[in-house]
Amino acid sequence: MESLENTGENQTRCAVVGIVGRTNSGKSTLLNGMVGEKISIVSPVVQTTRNTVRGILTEPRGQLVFLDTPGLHKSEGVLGTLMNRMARQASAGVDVLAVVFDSSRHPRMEDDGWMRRAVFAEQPLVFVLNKNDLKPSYAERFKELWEQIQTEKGIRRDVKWVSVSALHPKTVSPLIDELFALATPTTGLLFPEDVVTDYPRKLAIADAIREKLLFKLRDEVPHEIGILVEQITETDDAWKVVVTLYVNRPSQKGIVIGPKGRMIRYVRSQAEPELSEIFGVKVELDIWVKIERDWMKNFWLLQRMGYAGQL
Ligand SMILES: Nc1nc2c(ncn2[C@@H]2O[C@H](COP(=O)(O)OP(=O)(O)OP(=O)(O)O)[C@@H](O)[C@H]2O)c(=O)[nH]1
Ligand SMILES: [Mg+2]
Repeated sequence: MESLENTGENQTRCAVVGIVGRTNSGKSTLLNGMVGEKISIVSPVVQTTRNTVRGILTEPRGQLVFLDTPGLHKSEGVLGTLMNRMARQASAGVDVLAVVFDSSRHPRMEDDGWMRRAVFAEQPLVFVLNKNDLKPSYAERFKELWEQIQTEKGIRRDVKWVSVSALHPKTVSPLIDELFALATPTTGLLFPEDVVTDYPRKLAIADAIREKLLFKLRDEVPHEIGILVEQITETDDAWKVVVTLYVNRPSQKGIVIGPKGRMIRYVRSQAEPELSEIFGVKVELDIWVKIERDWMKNFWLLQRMGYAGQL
């Protein structure tokens, strides 16, 4: 990276950017694409992201701090309510709002909902038409919907539309340019220049495990698994991490453990090297599975999993 001191002037531009939009529109993929590193987990299953994840992009021209939020959805139970609250709170406190749409699909109710919210947002708006590598494209339908909502509300707002494919980092650079253009000139940076995330390590570990479970199970079971990183013990050459997976029913416990413990072994074999790479130290996972009926309604547990009291 070029040194920040070589810009010839002290003024850099900084912004906190809220990445919002419906579930599965590609918000986390986009965050990873913009930061250039895997910060946030991604999966084809809806409701992948459960917490607000921060990713930081530092360039000679300044710094963008991204908040990747859970996609808003029909709230189910305490967990759903907390996730929706996190998405709304994150979108309220930011400098720029980037609303991500899946342009390969017809606009849905949640897209309509984000546009209605955006009309009244205080921040500058960027509408990202993602997945432009896929056909057909409903880009025009999104634009028509936005016109219609503005007419209905009697308000006209300036919006930058950017078409990208989060899977292809090159297509993302015009979006980064737009975001820097909307950022405020500042004299310092918000975070040190070598930091790419300030996401707490316990949550990062839980996320890596969740991603592997989502990949293997791909149905309703992963959404019923709560992951609690109980303890991280740092020894001279490794981190020993004790993790409990909470499930609702005995049948789910069997699925999560797998025949002869195969599923847990798979998760460990995939997550351990990835986490070792991220943290630069050997990571050993000790995973336990526990049945706790309605863990999703247990506020105390949810808080320990990091869902409450954030931001
Ligand atoms: N073809 C294509 N697929 C994409 C693109 N961006 C994301 N995806 C895929 O879309 C799926 C959902 O991506 P995520 O990044 O997890 O979506 P999200 O908006 O963060 O979802 P939640 O966390 O559930 O709100 C994954 O399978 C991605 O690989 C894209 O530009 N093109
Ligand atoms: Mg996500």
